Amino acid sequence: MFKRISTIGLGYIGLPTAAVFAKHGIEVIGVDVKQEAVDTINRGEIHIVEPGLAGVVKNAVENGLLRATVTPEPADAFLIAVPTPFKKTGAEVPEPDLTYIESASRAIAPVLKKGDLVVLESTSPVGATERMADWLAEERPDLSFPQAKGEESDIRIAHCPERVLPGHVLEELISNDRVVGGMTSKCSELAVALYKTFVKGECVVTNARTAEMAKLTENSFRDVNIAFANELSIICDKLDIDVWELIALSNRHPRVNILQPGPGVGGHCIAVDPWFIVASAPDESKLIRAAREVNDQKPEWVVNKVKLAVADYLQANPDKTAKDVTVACYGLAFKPDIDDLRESPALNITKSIAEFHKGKLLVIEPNIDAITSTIGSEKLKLTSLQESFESADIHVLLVDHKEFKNQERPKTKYVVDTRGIWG
Ligand code: SAJ
Repeated sequence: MFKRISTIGLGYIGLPTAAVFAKHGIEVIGVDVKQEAVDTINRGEIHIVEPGLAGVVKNAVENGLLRATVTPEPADAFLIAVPTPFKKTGAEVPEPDLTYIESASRAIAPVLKKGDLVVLESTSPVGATERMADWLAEERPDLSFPQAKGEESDIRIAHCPERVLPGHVLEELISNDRVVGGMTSKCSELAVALYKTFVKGECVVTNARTAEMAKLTENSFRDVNIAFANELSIICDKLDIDVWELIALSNRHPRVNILQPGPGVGGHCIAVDPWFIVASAPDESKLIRAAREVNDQKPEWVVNKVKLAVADYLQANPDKTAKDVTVACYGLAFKPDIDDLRESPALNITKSIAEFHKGKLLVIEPNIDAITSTIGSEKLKLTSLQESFESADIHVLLVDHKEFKNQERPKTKYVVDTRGIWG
């Protein structure tokens, strides 16, 4: 049924998806607007970091089953996995930006033929799949689409949101259940048949709008629960209670399962997707919005804790000035044991400390070799764990990487531990 498929967008989702289809014997044409990414993939290499992906892509390219290009080519099914960021308008409630979906739709439209399936995988606000169908129909008045022709349409359209966890993508692509939201039943049926090529989880059918909302709901659920933990951490700090002990105790209740506080919520999903719900129902999304605000404010709270620690240190060491104080920041990634710095609260906190602190700043990030991030003209320089333990006066733990978990708490009271691993 599917001799050749095409994935549009060769990023964190599109490339692993393309590689896994190819691994299962289907010819895949990967399309991306970035020529550099296309060239890298055609050499059998990868431009993103994901465990196990390099080998699968290399094999797929060598076997002639995966090829990348900047220009779409005909295929039996198209999977669109392009970014859906915010519009950069500075609005109080950020609005989703669908321009990447629109250009991907308009780019594949010329090569569509009767019987093809188009699946939107990008995390999208409710209604995006219908808009995609409209853009396709606008470009191809000679073909019929489900919004006009229902089950009789030439082209089948569905939304099937990706739900894989960065760092576990290859495994979760296969084992996770998939929500398949077709614009009609036949659209869903065809999309299920496509995913069944490799998905071992269940493919659960619904409509496109519910599928869109399901994905946003999953990430908002997590955001709200992390916000609860983050708010508790601030309350406990005020009341002089160890929040991690408190959560461990409360979680012994059979129906309580509180998540872990941290320096804020990072990454490109959980900190973004809840806003898509808020933007589409601003008056009704009170809790979801408050959770976003609580999580977004947490980094600033951490920076203030560091300022207080420096002030305490100087009070106890009156012969010193701020210039003599060395601060060490442990971790820059947005979560443990990865190298991804996108929307990382740890990175932003470190940058803020670099801005206010007059003394030395040491940065320890075991998952990267060099930081390209700049503050003014100065580069953040990486230091070894050993050096920071020997020379820092204030220790700021931002990410619970395994290297830090295996380390005993620095022997000083000047520790700001946002992850509760140094007890
Ligand atoms: N975090 C906490 N405390 C916790 C759990 C997480 O502070 O108890 C923080 C992390 O440190 C990180 C952020 O939340 O900064 C997000 O991390 P995450 O591991 O919760 O999630 P992501 O962003 O890596 O991936 C999520 C996943 N969604 C859910 O678990 C509901 C993944 O399945 C989605 O596919 C992905 O978003 C996505 O692409 O949308």
